[in-house]
Amino acid sequence: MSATVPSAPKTNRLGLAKSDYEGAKSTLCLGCGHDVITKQIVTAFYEMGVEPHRVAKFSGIGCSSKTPNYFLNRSWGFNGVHGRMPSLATGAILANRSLVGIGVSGDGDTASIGIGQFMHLLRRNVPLIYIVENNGVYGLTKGQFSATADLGATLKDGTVNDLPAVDLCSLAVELGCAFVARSFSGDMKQLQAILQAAIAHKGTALLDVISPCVTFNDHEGSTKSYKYAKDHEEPLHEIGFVPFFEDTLAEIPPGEVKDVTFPDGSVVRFHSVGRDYDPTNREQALAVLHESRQKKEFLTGILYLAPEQPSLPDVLGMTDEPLHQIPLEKVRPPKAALDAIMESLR
Ligand SMILES: Cc1ncc(C[n+]2csc(CCOP(=O)(O)OP(=O)(O)O)c2C)c(N)n1
Ligand code: SF4
Ligand SMILES: [Mg+2]
Repeated sequence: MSATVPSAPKTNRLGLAKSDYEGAKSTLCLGCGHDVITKQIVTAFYEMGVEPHRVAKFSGIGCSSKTPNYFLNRSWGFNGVHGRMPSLATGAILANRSLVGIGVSGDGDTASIGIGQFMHLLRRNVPLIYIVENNGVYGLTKGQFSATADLGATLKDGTVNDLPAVDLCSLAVELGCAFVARSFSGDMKQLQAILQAAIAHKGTALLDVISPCVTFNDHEGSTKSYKYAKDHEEPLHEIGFVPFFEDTLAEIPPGEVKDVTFPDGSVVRFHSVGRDYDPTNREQALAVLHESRQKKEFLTGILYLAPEQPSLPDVLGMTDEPLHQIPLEKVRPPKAALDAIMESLR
């Protein structure tokens, strides 16, 4: 009788299994869009073969901000105050630019209380994958409208939102963010390609992901429900991502395509799906976003991409070495240098 040998788990280029990228069990409501995004984050880091100890996770407050606990439990993490995740991430990444930073926030955390911090992170191009799990409400505090709720949308009890929404993607393009994407937790293929590209990007990658709150904002009258997003999603293009360590670009069928290459050799291939759209054209991105707002369209895809744009550590001329590894004699000026400065000030 032959014994059955259990097959070894599938591993990535580092020899790690997918389970090495998982986290604690989620405590969110069953069916919450945020949990779907968590799963995609686990897959993206696994597929990209990122060493878990090189990742730093950041968040603020909200159901969405709880999610970094549910992925990459072998990575670093800091759960900050409501709306203050951008400044935490900026400090940490400047102190150690070898880290891959990922921030998870909510529409309340980012577009309401945190909008000021968010805007400065964007204009500084801090290297960070910034995911807004956008459900149009404050899920954790029982479903009040947030600043991304659409004009005319209703709550479960019929309350109408009479304020216009903050469009995070338009804001990001306007402020110079070089990777701006909108997706939907129900479009897993697109979200996966965008996440992998975001991991390869060396500046702020803003991902505004519609992530329905099944408990407080998934009813008729909501414009952030599963049904509304499914019925109204209009992808701008199909996205194929090929990381630098793979050589399978040829397998992505040609056609109406545009390739954008990252400095490390990774390629994002955009397939046209009818619309003539150039994701490297900032003016076109702003115009399309403006037009889609007027027409109440739900456009998804990578709206704007400029991978060569210098990030904050480049602009500041930061060293590649993590600051804590630089020996004291190198960071502390010698007495002679201090004496020379004092002399020059006499
Ligand atoms: C300074 C401060 N103000 C208000 C709150 C209450 N509060 C907790 S979470 C939250 C909003 C969360 O909404 P969002 O960021 O959209 O996350 P979601 O729960 O919808 O994922 C608010 C207002 C708080 N914790 N701290
Ligand atoms: S309240 Fe809404 S956002 Fe929070 S866990 Fe439940 S479904 Fe998700
Ligand atoms: Mg929310």
